[in-house]
Amino acid sequence: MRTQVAIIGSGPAGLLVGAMLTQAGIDNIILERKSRDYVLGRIRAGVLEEATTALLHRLGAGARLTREGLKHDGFELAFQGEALRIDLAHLTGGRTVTVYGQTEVTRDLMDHRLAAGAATIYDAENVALHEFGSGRPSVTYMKDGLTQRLDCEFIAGCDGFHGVSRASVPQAALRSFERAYPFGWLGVLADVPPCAPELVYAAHERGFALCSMRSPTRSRYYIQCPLETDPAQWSDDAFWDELRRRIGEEAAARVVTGPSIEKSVAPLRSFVAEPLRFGRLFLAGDAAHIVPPTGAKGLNLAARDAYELARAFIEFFREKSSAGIDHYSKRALDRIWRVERFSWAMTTMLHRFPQFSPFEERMQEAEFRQLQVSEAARRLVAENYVGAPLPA
Ligand code: RFL
Ligand code: PHB
Repeated sequence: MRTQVAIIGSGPAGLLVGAMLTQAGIDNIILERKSRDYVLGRIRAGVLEEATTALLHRLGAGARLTREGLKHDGFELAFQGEALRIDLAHLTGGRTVTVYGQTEVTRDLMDHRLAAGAATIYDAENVALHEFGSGRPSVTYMKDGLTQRLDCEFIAGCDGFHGVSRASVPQAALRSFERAYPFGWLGVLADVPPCAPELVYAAHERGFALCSMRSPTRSRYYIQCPLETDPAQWSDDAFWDELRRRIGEEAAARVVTGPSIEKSVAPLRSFVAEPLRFGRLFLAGDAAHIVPPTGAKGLNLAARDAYELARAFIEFFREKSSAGIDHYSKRALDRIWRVERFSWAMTTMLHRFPQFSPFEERMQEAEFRQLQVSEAARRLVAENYVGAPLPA
C-alpha cells in the first residue's frame, strides 16, 4: 500500500491532521492500535479554546458542537474557601471557551472522516516505523495476523505519550524535559446536573478539586489524590464527601450526587520532547508533550500542533516548498513551552504538594492574592486560558 502521509494514532491530533489533509486533497491513512469503540470510550478533556472550535468549523465538523457545546465566559477559582471569578470575556475582549467533551470531538471527526472516504485501519498491531531518516519512509503493522506495509512520503506521529513514534527516534537525537508531580487526579463522571454554572478550580488544604461538566445534566468532577490511588477503593459516597469538603460551602451545598458512570485516576506530568522532526517523521500532540490538566490545554495544544503540521504538509505538496516542514518544530516548540509554563503555574498554585515548606505554601497564597488585587494578573491567566486565535 502507498499513501502520501501515514498518520499514527486516531486521537484528536491524528484525526485533525487527517481531516486537514483530506480537505486539501492529500492522501492519508491513519493506523490506530485500538478499536474505534475503545478510542471513543476514553473520557478525557472537556474545554475547547476558540481556536480549536474554529478549526472544527473550518473542517465542516462543527455542526453538533454548535448545537451541544456550552459557551463559558468565565470560571471560578476557590482558594481555601475564598472565591474569585476569572471573567474571560471581559478580560480578553469577548473571547470565551466551549465545554464539549473530547469523546464528542473524536466521534465527530471519525464520522467526518468516514463520510469523506478517508481510511483508518483500527486494531493495527505492532506498528513499526522504518527509514524515516531517508527519503523513503514506510510503516509496517499486523492486521488480522498478517504483516502489512505502508509506503509514504511523511509520517505524522500522533500516537500519544505511550506511542511508538517518539520511541522510534534514536535516543541521541532527542532531548526530553520532564516534571512528574507527586499526585494524580481521581475523576468521576455522573449523570447529575453540575453544582455551578461555570467550572470551579478549588485549592484546599486537603488537596485540589475541580468541578466541571459535559452538559446541563452530566457532571465531571476531579479530586487530587495520591499517585498510587486505586479508583476501585473509592466508593461513590466517599468521593462525593471528599469533593464537598474541598470546594467551599456554597458550591458544596449545590452538589447533586448520583452513581458514577466512570471513575479513574490520571497521573499529572509536564513533558516536552525536542525537536519535533526527525527526517520525514514529525511528532504532534501528546506524542511530543504532556501538560498537567489544570490549565485545560492538552487537547487544545494537540489541535494546534495538528493544524500547523498539516499546513506544513499542504505547503509541501501544493507549493513544493519545504519552508513549513523546516520551521514546524521550532515554531511549535515556542508555543508549546508557553503553554507548559501556564499549565505548570496553575498546577503549582492550586495543588497541595507534600514536599512544600510553609514558605512555599505562602507563595501559593500570594499568587492567589495577586490575582484578587490585580486585573493585569487576572488578564494574563484569562489570555492563557482562552488561548491564541487561529490565524485567518
Ligand atoms: P491521544 O488522544 O492519546 O491519541 C493517541 C492515539 O494513538 C493511539 N496509539 C497508537 N496507534 C498505533 N500504534 C501505536 N503504537 C499506538 N500507541 C498509541 C492511541 O490508542 C490513541 O488513540 O493523543 P492526542 O491525539 O495527541 O490528543 C491529546 C489529548 O488526548 C490530551 O492532551 C488531552 O486529553 C489532555 N486533557 C485535557 N486537554 C484539554 O485540552 N482540556 C482538558 O480539559 C483536558 N482534560 C486531559 C484532561 C487528559 C486527561 N487524562 C486522562 C490524561 C483530563 C484528563 C483526566
Ligand atoms: C474536564 O472537564 O475534564 C476538565 C476541565 C478543565 C480542566 C481539566 C479537565 O482543566
